Amino acid sequence: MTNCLIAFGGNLSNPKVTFQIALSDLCENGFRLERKSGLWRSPAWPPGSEQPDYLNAVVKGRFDGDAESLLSLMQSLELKHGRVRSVPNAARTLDLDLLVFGREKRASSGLKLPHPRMLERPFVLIPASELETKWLRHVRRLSDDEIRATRYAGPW
Ligand code: PH2
Ligand code: MG
Ligand code: MG
Repeated sequence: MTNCLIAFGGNLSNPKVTFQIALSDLCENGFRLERKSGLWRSPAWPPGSEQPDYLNAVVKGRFDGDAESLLSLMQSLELKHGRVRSVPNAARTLDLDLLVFGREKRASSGLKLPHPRMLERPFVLIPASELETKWLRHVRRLSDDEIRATRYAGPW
């Protein structure tokens, strides 16, 4: 079993319900949930995107398998929820990003670990900091505007 952190995001359809179903599907397929953040609502990044606001959350748990099998499970759940891959940053029903998988470090393959952009994204750092205090030092580097724009939206 390997410790991992998974980020959830979505801004089409009903992301809260989608997140609930996707999390229970993960748990039926080898993921053991330890903690989940609340839901956070923020404008679509990059600024100026004409899209609905996103809901985001991060979950922490252990996975019984390797990083590739977890990634392919996550991609199958994105497809199940109608995720359509078009242009980068297109609006989406469900985005599941593997942030951390044990101590694995990978730069070259399709799967990059730890997730290369996670330290820049308020909608990842703020929910992650609910689960592990070590993320707070990255939250401190965000601007006041970024922190203000990422609002707690309740449990799920
Ligand atoms: N994900 C994106 C693009 N923009 N914006 C917010 N607020 N939250 C996201 O999860 C997000 C985004 C592509 O993965
Ligand atoms: Mg993403
Ligand atoms: Mg993604």
